[in-house]
Amino acid sequence: MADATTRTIRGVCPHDCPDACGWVVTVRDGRAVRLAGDPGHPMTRGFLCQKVARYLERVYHADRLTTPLRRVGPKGSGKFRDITWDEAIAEVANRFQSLVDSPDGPQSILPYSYGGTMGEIQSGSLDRRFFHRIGASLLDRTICATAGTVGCDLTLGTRAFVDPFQVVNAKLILNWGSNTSVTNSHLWALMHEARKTGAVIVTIDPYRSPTAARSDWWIPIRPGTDAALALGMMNVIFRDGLQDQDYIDRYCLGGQELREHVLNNYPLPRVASITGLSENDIEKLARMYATDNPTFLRLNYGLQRHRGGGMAVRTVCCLPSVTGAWKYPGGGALLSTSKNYPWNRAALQRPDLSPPGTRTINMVQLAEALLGELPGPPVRSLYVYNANPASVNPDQNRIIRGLLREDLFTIVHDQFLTDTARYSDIVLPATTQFEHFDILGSYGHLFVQTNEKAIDPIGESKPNTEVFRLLAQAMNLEPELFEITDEGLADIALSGTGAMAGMSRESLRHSGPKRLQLPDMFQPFAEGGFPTPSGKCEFVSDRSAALGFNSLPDYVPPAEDPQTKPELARRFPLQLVTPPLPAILNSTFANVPSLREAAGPQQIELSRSDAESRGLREAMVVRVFNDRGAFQARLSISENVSPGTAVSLGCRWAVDMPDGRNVNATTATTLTDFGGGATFFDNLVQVEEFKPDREASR
Ligand SMILES: Nc1nc2c(c(=O)[nH]1)N[C@H]1C(S)=C(S)[C@@H](COP(=O)(O)OP(=O)(O)OC[C@H]3O[C@@H](n4cnc5c(=O)[nH]c(N)nc54)[C@H](O)[C@@H]3O)O[C@H]1N2
Ligand SMILES: Nc1nc2c(c(=O)[nH]1)N[C@H]1C(S)=C(S)[C@@H](COP(=O)(O)OP(=O)(O)OC[C@H]3O[C@@H](n4cnc5c(=O)[nH]c(N)nc54)[C@H](O)[C@@H]3O)O[C@H]1N2
Ligand SMILES: [Mo]
Repeated sequence: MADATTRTIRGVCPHDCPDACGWVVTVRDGRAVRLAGDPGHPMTRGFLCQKVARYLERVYHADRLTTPLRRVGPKGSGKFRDITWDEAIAEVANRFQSLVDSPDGPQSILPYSYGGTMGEIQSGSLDRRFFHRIGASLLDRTICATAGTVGCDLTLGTRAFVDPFQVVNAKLILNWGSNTSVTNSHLWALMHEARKTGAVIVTIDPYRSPTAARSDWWIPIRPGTDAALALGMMNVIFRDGLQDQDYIDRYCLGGQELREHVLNNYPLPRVASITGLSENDIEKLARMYATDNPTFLRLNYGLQRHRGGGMAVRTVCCLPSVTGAWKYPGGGALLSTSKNYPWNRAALQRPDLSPPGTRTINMVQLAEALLGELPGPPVRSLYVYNANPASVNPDQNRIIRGLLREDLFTIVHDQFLTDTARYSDIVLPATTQFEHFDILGSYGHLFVQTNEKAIDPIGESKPNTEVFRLLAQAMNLEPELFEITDEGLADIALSGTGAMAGMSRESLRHSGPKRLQLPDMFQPFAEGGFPTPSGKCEFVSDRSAALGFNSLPDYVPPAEDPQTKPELARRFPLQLVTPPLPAILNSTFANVPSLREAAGPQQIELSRSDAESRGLREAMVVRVFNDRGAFQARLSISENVSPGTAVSLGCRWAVDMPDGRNVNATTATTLTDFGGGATFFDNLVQVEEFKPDREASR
């Protein structure tokens, strides 16, 4: 029974995950005492994932930052002293003003943010206005999804999407580079419903992930070769006349060219040798895919994180058009639903305030930006919020070298003293989702939700928006741009038209999650209607050619590929894949004790033959290394990987690792073919027994 001081408040999980769960917080005497998935949310259906079920532990963690801090020790020493907000704001505003007025100008200031919160207001509103207004460098937020975004766009003119609830109608479900049971667990629950009525689940992944292990068939593809597999499947489909010629003729561009291309250039022996799969398996998969409609293809991020990631997604996106899968309820492909949300971001973020000609820095190249290797003025100040680049960015050693620069003024706004915060000059304490208001869409469903504030901020922590209000005031910027409440900003975000028509903050507060105004069981491409330049699904793409690539879908080998870079592979023979740990979300939750315990020690999984040929035994401490860096891990000899592939799950905080380095000490800042994305899983390494003496002398 609820007493007078007990309330329940509806909110939304803010984390970077397609599920965007609705939650209900119980607050007693001002303290959150219980958190549960919203039973009324059609996707959440009352359950939260392993991590977010521990959100209370995170909110009330003893290590929460509660006041602003100023560095007192050397950079990176983690020594700070408390200061007041007035002091912190004055110092940041003064530094920013002097950089704006300096010969290097405002572009020497680099804002750096990513997916700490997915809320429209706390992830991209007054922050963007502020940095646009002062003329700071622009940030291209590429670290996760841009390769696939561009790849999809070239083929389909938009993201690949159908209504996720359609999956219950599927006969064949393909998880392609997707650890769905871990990274999208509410879609996995729906996949299971489909399975109960006979659907077969297949997972294409170099790693026997939890999803692969629970699938009917695991296809252990060699990392970075998905385009070749998709082209091989098309070879079988065209060769055997299994394509949907009517769908191709009506709604696709270049059907004849694609047919000749795959028949001439992707014969099965070639595809088998590129992908490491047997011709029989490729043939069987192709036949299942072409004949078991409706086929639901969950296309996720694993295949994007290689040099050819954009082309891989462009290529895989051709498959549902070749077989006409889009026509069937339950058929098609799903990468992201986010494009369906017509948020009024132009009014919210005011990109028009940014001076014309302002340079853009690709966030994957933060190491290069900090080390002065990019064109334009040097980066003299870095303002980090909603992100933890010292843990999650590629080429950790060079990131840290950049962060150690004495002449760099770094500000980190976060809930905790993260790896990145440890290198900063000023630390600002941030609120969690319980402590501020926000409004959220999703990239895995079609609902809009509001997150009501449930408790007062812990200590002196402040939401992102509030910090930019204070900075704008201290720098005498226009009040009409910055003196607006978070609720007022939400009204602007909701003023988009189309699928968002009629949605208001008040109605959302009363109704809870509200679906975008789109047809029931949405199947956008059932009758073509692709928003490409030709209006068709573009097997042949002039835009791809204009970017300097084949106009047809093609296989672009990994940058670090044993087949095409044999000299590099002689020194570093293993393809290392470092996807997320189930108990951690990127680097968030890595400091929550129960989840740290669930994650266990850092492991690396190798096949028996790769372990034995190196004289390595189970549970031995090993050093994983390449020219960029090294980290330590415990060896697990495993059947989850094929010879030549290694898997080590991330991203723990570097400060918790034996040498202060995590998996990203080995990853590269190489960009993907399309979209300038990150290539975390395109990474050759060697593994040897860890010997402390040698390590110390390095
Ligand atoms: N628990 C948890 N959930 C998360 C996250 C998290 O950190 N933890 N992160 C969130 C975020 S930001 C994102 S972007 C999504 C990511 O969601 P997913 O894309 O599902 O996640 P990953 O585990 O990065 O990659 C999926 C799988 O791709 C495999 N893979 C690697 N290389 C290749 C390849 O070349 N080809 C193929 N076919 N597969 C390959 C990996 O082994 C991995 O099992 O998850 C979100 N959800
Ligand atoms: N090796 C390897 N590296 C990877 C990946 C991988 O699979 N392997 N995955 C990549 C992917 S998919 C992604 S998306 C990136 C993720 O990169 P990031 O978005 O940087 O993710 P996190 O490490 O979770 O850091 C988010 C930070 O935001 C903070 N935060 C949360 N809410 C708020 C808030 O309201 N205000 C402020 N100021 N801060 C807040 C959190 O405490 C946390 O420290 O990492 C990438 N890095
Ligand atoms: Mo991501």
